[in-house]
Amino acid sequence: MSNENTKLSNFAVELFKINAVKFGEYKTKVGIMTPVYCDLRVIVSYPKLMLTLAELLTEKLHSIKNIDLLCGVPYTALPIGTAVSLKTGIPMVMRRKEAKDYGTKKLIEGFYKEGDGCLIIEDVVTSGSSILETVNDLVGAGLKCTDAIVLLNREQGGDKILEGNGIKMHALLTISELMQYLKNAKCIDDAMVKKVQDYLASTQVDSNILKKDPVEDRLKLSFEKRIPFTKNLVATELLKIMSSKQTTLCVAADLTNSTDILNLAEQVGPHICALKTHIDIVDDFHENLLKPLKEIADRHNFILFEDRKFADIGKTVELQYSKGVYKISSWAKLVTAHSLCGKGVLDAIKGAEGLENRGVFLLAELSAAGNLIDEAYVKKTLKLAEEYPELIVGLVSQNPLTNNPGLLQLTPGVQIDTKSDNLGQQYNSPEIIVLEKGADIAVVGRGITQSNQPAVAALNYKNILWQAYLNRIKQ
Ligand code: 6AU
Repeated sequence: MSNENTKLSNFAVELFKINAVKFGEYKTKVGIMTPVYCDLRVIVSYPKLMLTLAELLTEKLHSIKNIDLLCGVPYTALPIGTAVSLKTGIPMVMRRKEAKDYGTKKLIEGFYKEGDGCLIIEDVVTSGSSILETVNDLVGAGLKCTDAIVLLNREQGGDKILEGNGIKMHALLTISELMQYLKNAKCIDDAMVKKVQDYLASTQVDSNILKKDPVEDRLKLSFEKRIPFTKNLVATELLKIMSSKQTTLCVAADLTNSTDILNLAEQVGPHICALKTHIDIVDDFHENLLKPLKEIADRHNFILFEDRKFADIGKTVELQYSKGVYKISSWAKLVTAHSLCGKGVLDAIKGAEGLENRGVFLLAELSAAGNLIDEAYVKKTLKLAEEYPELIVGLVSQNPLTNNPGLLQLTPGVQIDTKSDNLGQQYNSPEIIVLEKGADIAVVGRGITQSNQPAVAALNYKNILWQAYLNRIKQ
């Protein structure tokens, strides 16, 4: 046995002795039984072994080029990364699992420069998803990630998935090698080796489920090409309207008089994909407003969108959505909802009486200065959205939060020359919100409603927004 192999073999046996690798019958996180269980967390209790590991990894990283920094995948590989950093003198950065403060959005701790090459360090790789999560944040912070060194490759397809995402994995040990060493050292027998091999062969990770996050896809694909990705019928309809009318403009008809709303709808109708209302601000509301409004929407081919921002227990939302004077569910195909109250709100909207085709824009971020939404809330909102694909049309946000081409990003706070109002509203220009903030649909209220010629203003916004979108998908 070569010197290196002897070291690895001894190391494998030590891992076995400290129960970092166990053989028997164990339940995995997803509930299936596995004959091999790896828990490298215990290694922190064995500093000598940690040092050996750091030496082995250090030898491994010599063949890898362009390493300016190291980053251990949280949490198990954090101390391992530290040990390697101490051994090699290569500085380290740390990725937070949750940003500590939304305002500073500091996901990566430590000093680094844009373009620095960062080597990933991980303990065990099954699918490679934890590495990819870390890579996503590092790349988002401007670092380059091309390689990962890992202690153990479980040989369940993770290396291929990582490769498909531009990351080359260098493993100290594959599980087959580990078992070979342990068998030679009489820690396990042939029957166990066979059992583990069979188990691994039958539990290969489907590489399709971890395909590279389509980061570019939503922002680079044309609306037409995104249609097949939609799961909600109103989203499909919206994309069709946007493509055929060449508009991403949604006018916020925040007017308090029925006649003014109808006049506005008539004037801006040819230039918009949706008309957004706050129906509860209309002084003279009567259900008679709805028939002509629907007629204008049908004639000009745009969608009626009530910005109700539901945020209550499910039962109350169900009533607010379908009952009362407004009976929103009977005329607004689109509504907004806060994620604050969780699933109940979405279940209520899904199950209430009303129009068959309905969709929700879920609020993930707000344009209001000093709002209380933080990064953890945003993440949870995205997760909630994923759980209701057939109901969620997209997200209301100020930043590109999703790469899913089937979801639409609706962004309010848009004006050409104004930066804010006196009540905390914050504005960006139409170009910025499309090119930098990732908006698919732009909500413009006062920029149009307060203009002397709303039709002219709407056409202007529509053209600027459309041009920005064309530039975005061309890039
Ligand atoms: O262009 P404005 O400022 O006149 O109007 C913006 C419109 C208003 C707000 O209620 C709404 O956009 N809005 C929304 C939503 C969901 O549309 C979310 C948000 O974060 N900020 C915001 O202004 O009708």
